[in-house]
This record gives sequence, structure tokens and C-alpha cells, in this order.
Amino acid sequence: MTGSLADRLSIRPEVAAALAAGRPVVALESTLISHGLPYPQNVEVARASEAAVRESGATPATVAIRDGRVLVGLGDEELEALGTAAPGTVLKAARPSLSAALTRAGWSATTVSATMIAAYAAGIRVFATGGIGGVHRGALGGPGTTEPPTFDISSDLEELARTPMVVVCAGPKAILDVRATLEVLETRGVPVVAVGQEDLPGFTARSSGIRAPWNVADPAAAAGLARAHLALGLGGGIVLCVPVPADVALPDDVARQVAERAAIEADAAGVHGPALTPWLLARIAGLTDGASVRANTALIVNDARVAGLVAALLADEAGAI
Ligand code: PSU
Ligand code: MN
Repeated sequence: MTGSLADRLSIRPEVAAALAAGRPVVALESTLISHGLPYPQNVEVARASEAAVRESGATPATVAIRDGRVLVGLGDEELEALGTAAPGTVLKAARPSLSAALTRAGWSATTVSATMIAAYAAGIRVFATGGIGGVHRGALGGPGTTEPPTFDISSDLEELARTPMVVVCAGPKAILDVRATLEVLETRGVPVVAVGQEDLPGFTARSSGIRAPWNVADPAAAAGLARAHLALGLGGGIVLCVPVPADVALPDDVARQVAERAAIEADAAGVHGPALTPWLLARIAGLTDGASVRANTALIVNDARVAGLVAALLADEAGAI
């Protein structure tokens, strides 16, 4: 059908060549560039993530949308254009906003859900992000809340349940109700695996304070589990959680306190919907005097590095996925 997703893809030649040859490719998302981090850290982290994927022996493919096309693989000027676009001009595209993004002029950035859709359609099976979206605090109401439930649950979780990809992150974002996020992923059949530690990584902190459902020792073991999961053909993805590098990590209690404070302030300020996550990340950057941005950038680059290793290990077993 004209206008199908396949019709809309513009796969960068370097990425297409790697895919055709069975070489490893890692998809990277672009909402963290446009909405998650301030300039110039956003462009720096986008470049550094691409370099980290290459150092691990894989080809990076940053995904974004421009003028009705889904770009799988961005050039340096395109990364810069997306990262410097005037505030408010870049649409945040997720599964529910993909058609709107594709029928408007200019740039849209892809969230985890939209990036998974595009990357999977292009034939990519490994994807790196910072922190996945999930169940926002208050989404389910519950003890201590006077407000009715908001039902603000990221479309990332539905996508993880339906699109068979390996997603490397530093855990669900600390701004979320992490326990509820884990429960939804369990219900929807998505394995959540901590790499190299028992606790679930806490995004900008080493630990979320919650034991991870599954653990593996290192990226090689993670790749083995991911290969087994995808080979089953169950239809959903697997989430590999790698802790933020120790030298820039926020102390666990600090990360939790600032996330809680920012969530209360967002509620008081009436911030809801797709604007909520960017608002919380920016507020936490302010509350931590930029320390959260240093942790966020380092964890994104580290995730890209590990995703490159995993993609290379998967590609070594040609035909295994
Ligand atoms: N990881 C980061 N920063 C971000 C995101 C991830 O370090 O900004 C983005 C991802 O694109 C993710 C989105 O899909 O936040 C979640 O947004 P929401 O909660 O509105 O679904
Ligand atoms: Mn939401």
C-alpha cells in the first residue's frame, strides 16, 4: 500500500549495506536528543553514542522523522539540525503520534516505541536508549494519592510487548513508578534483565532499590539470553539493563528524592501527557545542578556501547535470529 511504513523508510546506504551483509547494526532513538537533554549535550551524546556503537564493531542507525520520511540512520548535519531545532518545533513521535508525525513538515523525533517500529521494519534487531518509559507515578492512583488515576503509562511498554527487539537501557527512568513498570512488563511477557548486578539499574543511579527479575553476568551472557528469547518467536522484546557508569552515577537516595520532588512539582504545575517526561528530566537537571545530565549522557553512551557488543555477538551467529 502506498504510504505503508516500508514505503516511508529512508535507510542510510551504510546501514542498508550492513544489514544486507548480515553485519551488526544498532538503532538509536532521537527523542532524547530533541526532548531529553539540553543543547549542546544532546548533540554531543548523539555523536558519542554513534562512536560507541562503532567501537563495539557495529553500525549505528539513529532514527528520526523528517518531511514524511522515516530516516533510519542520520548524517552528522542531520543530528546537528535535530539537536538545534527551535524549541517546540520537533514533534515527539510515539506509536499513537506516528501518522501525525509523518503528515507534517519538518522534524519529529522518535521515542522508544516509534524507534522500535521503524528499526524493526528496517530489519534491525538491537536498539539502545537511555531509560525506557513506563508507568508514571500516580498513573494507578493508590495509597497516598488523592487524585484519580492518570493512566499515564508509556506506549514504550506496549511496544516492548509486541515488537521482537533487544532493547538496551539503564533501567526504567527514575521519574517513574518503577515497581509498577516492572509488573506491567511481566504481565505483558517482556523479560527484564540486569547485566552485571543483582539490582535493577536505576537510570541515573546504579540501583533502583529493586531486585531485577533476571540477571546475567556480562554482555555475552545477555546476548545469549536475547538470542534465545528472539528465537522462540514469541513476538515481544527483551530489555537489557546496564547500570550507569559509577563515576558519574547519582547516589541512589538522591536520584529517588529528586525524582519524587520533581513529580510532585509537575503535578502541582499541571504538566501532563507527552510533555511530562521532558519536564521532569529538565527539572531534575536543575535540582541536581546538572549532575543528572552528566549521568544521563554517560549512561546513554554506555548503553550504545553495550548494544554494539550484543549486536556483534548476535550477528556472529548468522541466521540465529
Ligand atoms: N531516555 C533518556 N531520555 C529520554 C528518553 C529516554 O535518557 O528523553 C525518552 C524515550 O524516547 C522514551 C521517552 O521513549 O523518553 C518516554 O516518554 P513517555 O514517558 O512520554 O512515553
Ligand atoms: Mn505518557
